[in-house]
Amino acid sequence: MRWSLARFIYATYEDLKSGKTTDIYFVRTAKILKAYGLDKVDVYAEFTPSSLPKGYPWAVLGGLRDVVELLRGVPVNVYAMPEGTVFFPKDYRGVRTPIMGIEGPYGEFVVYETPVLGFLSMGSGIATKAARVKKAAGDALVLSFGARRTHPAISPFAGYYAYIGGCDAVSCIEAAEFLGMKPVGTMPHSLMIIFRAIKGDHTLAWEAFDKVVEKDVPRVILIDTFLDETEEAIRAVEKLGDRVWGIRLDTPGSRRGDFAEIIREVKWRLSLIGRDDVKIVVSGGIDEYLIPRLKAAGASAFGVGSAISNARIVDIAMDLVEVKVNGKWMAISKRGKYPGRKQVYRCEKCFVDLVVPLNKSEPKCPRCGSPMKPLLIKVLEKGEVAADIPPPQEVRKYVLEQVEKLSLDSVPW
Ligand code: PCP
Repeated sequence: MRWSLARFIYATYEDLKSGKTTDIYFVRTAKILKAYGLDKVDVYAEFTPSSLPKGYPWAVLGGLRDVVELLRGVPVNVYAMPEGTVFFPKDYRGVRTPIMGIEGPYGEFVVYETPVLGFLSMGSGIATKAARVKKAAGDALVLSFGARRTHPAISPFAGYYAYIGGCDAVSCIEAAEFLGMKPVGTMPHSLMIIFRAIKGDHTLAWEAFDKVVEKDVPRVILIDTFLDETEEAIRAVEKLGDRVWGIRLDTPGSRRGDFAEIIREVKWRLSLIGRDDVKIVVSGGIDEYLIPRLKAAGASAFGVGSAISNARIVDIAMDLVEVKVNGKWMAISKRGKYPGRKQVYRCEKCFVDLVVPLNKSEPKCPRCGSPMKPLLIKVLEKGEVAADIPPPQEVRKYVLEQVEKLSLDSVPW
């Protein structure tokens, strides 16, 4: 029993690679298979979404980057939709959609089912929520401020998939490093509180920010610490003039009332003094349902924390659907699942998906008759990377191109 305070409670790279984060029954299964000489039996395991969070008609595949890293070196083949691919729980005919498959000796990967599902369900949950929030925001900026709303050891992962899903930038330093980007942020209430307490004037904090922080950092002034937002907004532009790129409203719930109305009023007063250029950044409890009203009121950037970092996972399950017996693959699965390995075809015009047994020929789109594109590609061959995961900027672009064709509330068929 490891009892020491000299370590945070989280799993290291080595812990994951050695299968230490798995469920004990997989370790026992590996032991039983080995005892009966069945650990080398080749299987094909399929990953399908059991359900999406309430109200989600589609999801964005996330977590694949780390799945590939986890299984790299394990003698298996992995087939998957590319990272960032939009998927539906079921296809046009109601057949459950496989998003990934692992082929190989079951004993070699049995203990990895748990971490693989963890990466995919959380990565997809965060990326999907980010995509929904960005879809609601359109051309308005969405900034991932969610590092404080999740376990710090995975805040880089949360920020990474918040960006992949559609956020324009992230505040978490290590997430930005993984993305090869600069972290973004404004200023915390604590800064104004210190200046007010010590120097008697919280607006001196704004000047201090402007004096000390690198010149290429946009000056976004937090305007809800002590006085009414409209008053603080005017003081901010009076104090820093055209150095003010934007103002942030993080109005406490007790004062929020009609947040859109507050934004509209601040915008109006700034306009009266010829500062229509000042961007309105809002944060605190923001999600895809709140954004349309706040954007219409004049907000042009959204700081989003818990809604994305704490997003509901996409419930994904792994099931064996084929076992090799005497050199021949046998289609077999538990009740409720579809035996035999499959390919998913997509009509890129209609965004219609069809799930087809692998040995069947390529279908035509049931709606427009066009040829359809197979989505599952080989990403690992005998543990060697077989298809590179593109850089996050490309994956994000791929996500936004797909989501542009979709609605937040219904499947495209
Ligand atoms: C929070 C902080 C986060 C925002 C709100 C995330 O403000 O700025 O970025 O909120 P959400 O999780 O509801 O989306 P404060 O807690 O006021 O913190 P600070 O003073 O540091 O800005």
